[in-house]
Amino acid sequence: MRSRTFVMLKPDTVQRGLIGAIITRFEHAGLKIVGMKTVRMSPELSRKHYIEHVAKPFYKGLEHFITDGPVVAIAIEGINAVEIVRKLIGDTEPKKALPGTIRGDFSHHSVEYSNSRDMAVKNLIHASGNEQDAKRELVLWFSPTELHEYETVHERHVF
Ligand code: FUP
Repeated sequence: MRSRTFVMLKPDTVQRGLIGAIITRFEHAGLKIVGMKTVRMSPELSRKHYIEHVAKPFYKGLEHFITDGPVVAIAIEGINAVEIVRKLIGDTEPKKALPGTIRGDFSHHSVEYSNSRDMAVKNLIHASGNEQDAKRELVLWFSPTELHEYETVHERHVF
């Protein structure tokens, strides 16, 4: 039940100065940040990360967007972390993301708008879609020495 997931704050989050506001959401939920770094993604890393989308029509715009500036890579631990983090970030399309979710509160882009301009959906954040993706993405983004073990106050009151 206790698991780790991968989160990436995309270039729009970094450029809009929303890193702190978004990380705070995870901290307030009692989730534990066990790894974090800034990375300027190369096209090669983008292709590895988005391996399932490389052949799709929107991939070119997605790679352009994701390599446009630094991103923040984060490893997050918690009870059912993959599911909980996906719930906190909301729907992939900001237009559909509910208020109270990260994408719903901080963005409003639509797929229709972005596709008509050959650009990616500016949805601020990526989080692993399932346990298998989480394992693959954590290995792709972090070396074992970049992931840390420590005790938070939540571990005293929740676990
Ligand atoms: P998610 O699992 O929420 O990251 O979403 P997907 O795996 O479905 O899509 C990967 C990324 O491609 C998302 F950030 C949204 C983006 N995307 C587009 O930019 N245009 C599209 O038409 C579809 C997806």
